[in-house]
Amino acid sequence: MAVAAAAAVGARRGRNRGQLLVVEQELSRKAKENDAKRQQNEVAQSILDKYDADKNGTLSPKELKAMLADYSLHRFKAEVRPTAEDLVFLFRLFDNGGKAGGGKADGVIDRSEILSILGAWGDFMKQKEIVQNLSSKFDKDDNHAIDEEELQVSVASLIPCDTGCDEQIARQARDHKVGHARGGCLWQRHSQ
Ligand SMILES: [Ca+2]
Ligand SMILES: [Ca+2]
Repeated sequence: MAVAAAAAVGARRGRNRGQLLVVEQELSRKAKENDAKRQQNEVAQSILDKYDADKNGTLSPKELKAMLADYSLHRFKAEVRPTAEDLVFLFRLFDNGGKAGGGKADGVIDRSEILSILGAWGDFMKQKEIVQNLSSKFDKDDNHAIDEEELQVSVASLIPCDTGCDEQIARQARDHKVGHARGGCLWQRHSQ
């Protein structure tokens, strides 16, 4: 009897230790997540502080343009300025906090939206060369423009997707008259 009771206590302790371990792991994961979030907020805030020229706490399209041009130059050593169409497209996709949420669709970029835009622009810069090569490959009629049909073919080949996002990219890009390079990688980023 005493042996059975001791075994039961042992089993319970084992279970408790197991549960404790799960709780500890969960807390540690949350702590790491919060830490990462805090660091991201700090980075976003420092970017905001630097480019928020009128100090109203958000970035206007003009302020965002300066930020992205600087980023292209410093990170990629390339003088690439977002065009007006790029800005419209970026606002369309990210002026709401992106998929992660947190922001507002209010015509300005707040702290919670900055890193999504920066990430998308960084992706665009990285893929620029690849996409330029693709442009020559997919611009079948060689008119130096990718029409909707060509765009769908090229995007479909870039992004394996069974939800019809290639058509969405085509539509977004067409609506905003942006090149397929920007359309493709920005939409891809937005959908992550
Ligand atoms: Ca501002
Ligand atoms: Ca906003």
